[in-house]
Amino acid sequence: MSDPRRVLVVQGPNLNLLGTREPAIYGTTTLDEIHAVLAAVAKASGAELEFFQSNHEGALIDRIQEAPAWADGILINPGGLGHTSVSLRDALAATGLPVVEVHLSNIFAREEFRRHSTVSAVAVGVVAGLGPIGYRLALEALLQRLAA
Ligand code: CA2
Repeated sequence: MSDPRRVLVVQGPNLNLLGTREPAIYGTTTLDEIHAVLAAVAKASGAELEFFQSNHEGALIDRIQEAPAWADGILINPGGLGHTSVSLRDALAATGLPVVEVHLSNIFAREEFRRHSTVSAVAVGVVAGLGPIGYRLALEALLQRLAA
């Protein structure tokens, strides 16, 4: 049997607050609930996941730099850093791994400053505006790509 596909799931600043505040924008689902769904999808497909959330740009970059030692791909919601961080983008590009970017909200329908992502240009695809199910769709697409 071939090795399991391994995906690092990276969650950026403030995503630990999901389900506790701003339900009108981000819904009532918690990050743990999102991760439980992803874990079930991974289990059903024989894949392995590791989850990492941080509110610190440097911690996110350190973890992303370590990713190639274990992971075959990266699923990331960069949070607000996706609109500003060149360093996060550079770290993702440097891994050489396929990256799928997810946003719960439709960043293109929100404030002007949210309509650009530094990460998108180094991602193989972007899912935005579909809420928690977007993570599931993004993981399935990434796993399919890794299997191809
Ligand atoms: O839509 C998304 O997934 C975002 O990446 C979420 C970020 C936001 O800065 C991006 O523009 C779009 C925010 C993360 C969650 O922030 C919360 C703040 C308060 C309560 C709950 C979540």
